Amino acid sequence: MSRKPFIGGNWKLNGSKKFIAEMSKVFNEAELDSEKVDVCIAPPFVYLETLRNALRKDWIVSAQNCTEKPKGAFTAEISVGMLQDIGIDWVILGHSERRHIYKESHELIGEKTKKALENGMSVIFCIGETREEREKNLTNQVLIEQLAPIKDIPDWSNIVIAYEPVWAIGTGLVATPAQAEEAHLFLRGWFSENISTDVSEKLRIIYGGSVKPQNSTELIKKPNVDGFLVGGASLQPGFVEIVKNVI
Ligand code: G2H
Repeated sequence: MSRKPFIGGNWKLNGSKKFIAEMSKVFNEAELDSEKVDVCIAPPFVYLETLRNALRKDWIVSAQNCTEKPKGAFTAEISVGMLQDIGIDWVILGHSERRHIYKESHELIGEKTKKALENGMSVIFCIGETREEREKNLTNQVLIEQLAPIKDIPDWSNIVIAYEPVWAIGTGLVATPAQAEEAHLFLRGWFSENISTDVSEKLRIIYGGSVKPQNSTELIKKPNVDGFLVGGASLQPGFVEIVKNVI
């Protein structure tokens, strides 16, 4: 089964109007066939519209989070409806920085994911173990626990799973292709057993954690690595090389 590669650039708390103008120029001039790869950039909330207007239309623009609440007295939150109102229909949920720094629980992330999907958004759902959990041989258990709150979603066609081991995020310590493949294979098996073989075969499982143009070529050779969620390297023109390397 061939799955269309997916490459996301997560800008985290970085960017400015000037930066968007510069990067959009680089991205818009890149010779890339979007029939062969889905590419997505997730800037901070305040720059979503600026980037959407500047960036080539065949690239996705995604939010980095949203709330499960529809509206009301929830200071500083951004709803699914607000994102859709400005033409944004993708959102990253469950990023390890949300889970660990901002203490978002598995359950809350599950609720957000369901709310987004029910309302027609697409979701990049992030999961991954800490170094300590890996050393204690708990990787698979942690991944299962993080998936549990979304196990009953009825339609998996609008979700991409990002496996991002916490120990590899922003540290320069990329997982080896074998480590990534092992986790992705485990996840595909879990989906096959717990959801369906059809979902397991079609679901895109991407890797995140210190991906760079140089290490992306070996990682993407693994049969269960369907693309990447890229942080630091998505702030560089070399992001285009990562996209080219998966085609
Ligand atoms: C993991 C990744 C992007 P980086 O967070 O989601 O960041 O590539 O900087 O490790």
